[in-house]
Amino acid sequence: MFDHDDYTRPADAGDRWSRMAFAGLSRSGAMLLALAALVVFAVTCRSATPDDDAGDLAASTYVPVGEWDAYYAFLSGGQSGSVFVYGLPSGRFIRQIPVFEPRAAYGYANMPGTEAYERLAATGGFWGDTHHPILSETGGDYDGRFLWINDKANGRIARIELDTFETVEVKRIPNLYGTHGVAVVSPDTSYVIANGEFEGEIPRRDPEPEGYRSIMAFLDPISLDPRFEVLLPGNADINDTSKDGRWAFTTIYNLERGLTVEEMIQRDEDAIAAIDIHAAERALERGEYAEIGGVRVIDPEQTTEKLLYLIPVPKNPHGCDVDPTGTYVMGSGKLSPTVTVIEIAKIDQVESPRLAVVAEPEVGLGPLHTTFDGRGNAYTSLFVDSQIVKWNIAKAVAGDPEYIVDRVDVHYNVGHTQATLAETMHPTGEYLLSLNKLSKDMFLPVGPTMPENQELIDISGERMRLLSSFPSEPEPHDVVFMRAEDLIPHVIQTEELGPDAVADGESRIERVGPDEVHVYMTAIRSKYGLSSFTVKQGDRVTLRATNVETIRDMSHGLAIDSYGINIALDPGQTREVTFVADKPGTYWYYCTWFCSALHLEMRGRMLVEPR
Ligand code: K7E
Ligand code: CUA
Ligand code: CA
Repeated sequence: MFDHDDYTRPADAGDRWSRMAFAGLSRSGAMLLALAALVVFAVTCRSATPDDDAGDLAASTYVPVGEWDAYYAFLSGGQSGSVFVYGLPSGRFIRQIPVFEPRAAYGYANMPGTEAYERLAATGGFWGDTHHPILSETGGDYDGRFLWINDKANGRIARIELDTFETVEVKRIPNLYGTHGVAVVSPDTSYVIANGEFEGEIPRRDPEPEGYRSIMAFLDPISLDPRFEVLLPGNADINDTSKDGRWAFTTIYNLERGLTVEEMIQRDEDAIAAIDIHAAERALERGEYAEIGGVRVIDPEQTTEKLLYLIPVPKNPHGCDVDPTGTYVMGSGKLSPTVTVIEIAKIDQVESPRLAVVAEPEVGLGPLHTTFDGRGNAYTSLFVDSQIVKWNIAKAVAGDPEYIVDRVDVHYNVGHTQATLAETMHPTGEYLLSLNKLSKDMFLPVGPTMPENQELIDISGERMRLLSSFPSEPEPHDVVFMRAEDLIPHVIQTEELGPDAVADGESRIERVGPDEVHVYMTAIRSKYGLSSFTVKQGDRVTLRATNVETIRDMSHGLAIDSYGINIALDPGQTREVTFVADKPGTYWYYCTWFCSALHLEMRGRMLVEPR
């Protein structure tokens, strides 16, 4: 076995990122930087081995062969544009759900003429930057229906159906740039809210910084069309909602309305914005909005009733998290070593919003995100310290100096952290995932682009226990969990034949116009319904194929050599693609999913007669 310490890069390699991230800061920044360098140096010298009882810890993540994990973990794939699904506690990688990127294996968006391709083409293209996965809720608990995810790069949001694990909707959000924070309005998903992190002219016209605004969009959870939008001062970073459907919160790090990093860190304070959703709905009823880009846009400065509260927090905050009881919303300090705890019930009751802040515990350097175990504890990720810190909320609010419960080192530079079911009203308090931005020396080197690292931490006891570490494609950004027992009953294993299915024995070719043919094709082990079909060069061909298998795990594919055609068909599924047969000759079509001993023989010919 390799002793991986021998392969550790010099400490300098790890420092660079922290230095970059915190470059350009003055005074407090410089102090942070000095501390950061010290801490990062300490981290690189630290052994990555969890504990002396490593064997016991590993055993607690072991799931016997053939048995299932207790949790699904849905990780956003960052600039991979996808969602990754892992089983926990084993850390088994189960599935990639393609969202904003084509994926050949599933025949997803990899050719014009398919629904997924046309949807991506129409909304911004074939790449995305996914940050925040969120799950649908009923009564404050996950109902296993949908997962939504943002695309920061192209102002989009997508909806995945959890019965099939497929992306079924993608929309560009009007008037909004840089879709970042996403949340459902608890407890019943009355809206999906999406933040525009980038400020811009609304609507987008000539570059004119004077008029820049940012927006929080309140979307219909199914269609993803905005029901209304609210203008915000500064920008909108991360969001969350209260548990009673009334409040939407977002951190704002650019109240300066700066255009450069220096300008964005000038003020000592930024804010958590609280939007009173019910007041916004009343403003809509009174007609207090402007119609922009087909959307009702509310300017909180133009409404008769107050609907926007700005609660001051230390400069440039990041994470925005509501605790499971719905009592507090917390802003993680990022540049400040604190978490600001705001009592939600006070927001519209106090004379100055500042008085709603009930605690500001110091937790460590670079606090980014906070999560919860449902037993009164919060867990904050410390990017600079490379730690998860556990602290007691009630003690911090009561001013008890003993509020820190425990700290655990992670490897390295953690961004998001999330505990099991922490976004619901009933967290299970079992595990926590630390989504680390750097893996450095943790895995076999694979060239200069390293995998990212996720670490599983047992939070069921008083002390945290680091259980295991497993890599992921860039960049596991945030995660949400579902209990396996809650999701399994929703998952479809074979599709029912739909009304558009090609029935067994009904494979055929129909000429519907001088240049237009429809081809209907079934697939079942180990043959297609047509062993060949003939079209004329220049024909527009609409190929509809149905996998008529009725047992699970018997997918087929249909790829056409040199024609760029590739569809994947799950049992019972029907898919359609339209293309122009512009090249004459013989083109074999064949099955791409290994299905039987005669899988290789599962093929046929498309004959394109020259005009
Ligand atoms: Cu913290 Cu995009 Cu969730 Cu990055 S944001 S960490
Ligand atoms: Cu069908 Cu391989
Ligand atoms: Ca700022």
